[in-house]
Amino acid sequence: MSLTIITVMKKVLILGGILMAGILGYFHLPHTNKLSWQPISIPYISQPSCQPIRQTDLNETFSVLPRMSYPQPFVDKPQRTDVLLVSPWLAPIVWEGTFNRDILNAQYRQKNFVVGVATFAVKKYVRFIEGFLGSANKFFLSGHRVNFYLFTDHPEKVPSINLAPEKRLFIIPVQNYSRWQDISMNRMDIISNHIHSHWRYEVDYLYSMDIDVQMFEHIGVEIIDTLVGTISSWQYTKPRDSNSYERHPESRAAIPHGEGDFYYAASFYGGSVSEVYKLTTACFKGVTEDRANGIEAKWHEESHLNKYLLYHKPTRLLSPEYYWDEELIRPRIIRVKRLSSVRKDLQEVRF
Ligand code: UD2
Repeated sequence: MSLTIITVMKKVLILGGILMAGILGYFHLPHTNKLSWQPISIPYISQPSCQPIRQTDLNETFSVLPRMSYPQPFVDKPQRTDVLLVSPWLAPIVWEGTFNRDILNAQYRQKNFVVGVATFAVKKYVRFIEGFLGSANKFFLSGHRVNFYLFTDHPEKVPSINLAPEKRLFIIPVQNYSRWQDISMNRMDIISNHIHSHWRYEVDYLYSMDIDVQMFEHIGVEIIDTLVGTISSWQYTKPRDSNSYERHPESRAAIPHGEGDFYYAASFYGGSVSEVYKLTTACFKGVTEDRANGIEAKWHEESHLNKYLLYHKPTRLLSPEYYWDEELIRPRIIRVKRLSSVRKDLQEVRF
């Protein structure tokens, strides 16, 4: 009998314990659950944290495109089927036949942008100024505002060229270096410094271009975007592991094996002023760190540019039409040669 009472009491105690745990749990769990359903209180932000809107952006809201007549686009009729039109990160690749220049010009005119072009003619490279500026005056962003910033150690040798009214030339003296590689690499530093001191107040977009080139066809607003790289004419069909990336891990320009998108030419890159500032500052930091370790990347600043554009994907890619090397035989997919290198005797011109 007493054994039965003890057993019953034990059961009551156990059941009571379970009941108590349940009641405590009930009050505890909803409390924690409730927290996760509470609306998150956001501190009141009195100052806007974003960039102020430019006046031109505001004006744009009220502007409309003029009526235009052009062939209708169809989603099942791609403009080109022989080339890649978009990168895996959805950046357009610009090829002849893929855009309508009239539409682009009409859109761009509403923004009234100024584009800067930084180019260097140091030592014997002054001989390329006339061909560069003469052809750029005709073919580069024709009808749009462009500031050419020409860095040279021989300002007195700059030929006088009649530029279109919307184009301006600024001649900026620069020191020379005994090694041509240093002239080429230091461009990144000089561009970065000038963006900081001047260009961020003067231009909306900035492009860096080699001087030993000539333009043969229009290079228009199809090149304008936030971060723009040009696919090298030497390496546009090569598998990534045979591209000329810097592969030695000691260099800051190193790209590990198995990585790489396209091989980009340092002869022509650009974008918004802020993006080009970030690019040139980062690349020159890499050059400086390599120098401190006694290293020079395989293709100088071009190697650093390739590393940068691998990990900061360009928003637009220019096909090899935008830098075609004269030494190459032009295949059918390169329908136009917009810009091309000028043949030069390397031994003679660099020393
Ligand atoms: C490639 C790149 C170039 C640069 C170089 C570095 C392409 C098409 N071009 O061209 O951008 O990365 O490799 O190895 O990929 N310069 C002078 N005076 C000199 C030497 C150079 O002003 O004595 C300037 C000039 O603006 C020239 C640029 O530096 O256009 C690049 O030099 P390059 O054209 O001789 O280099 P290159 O042809 O090897």
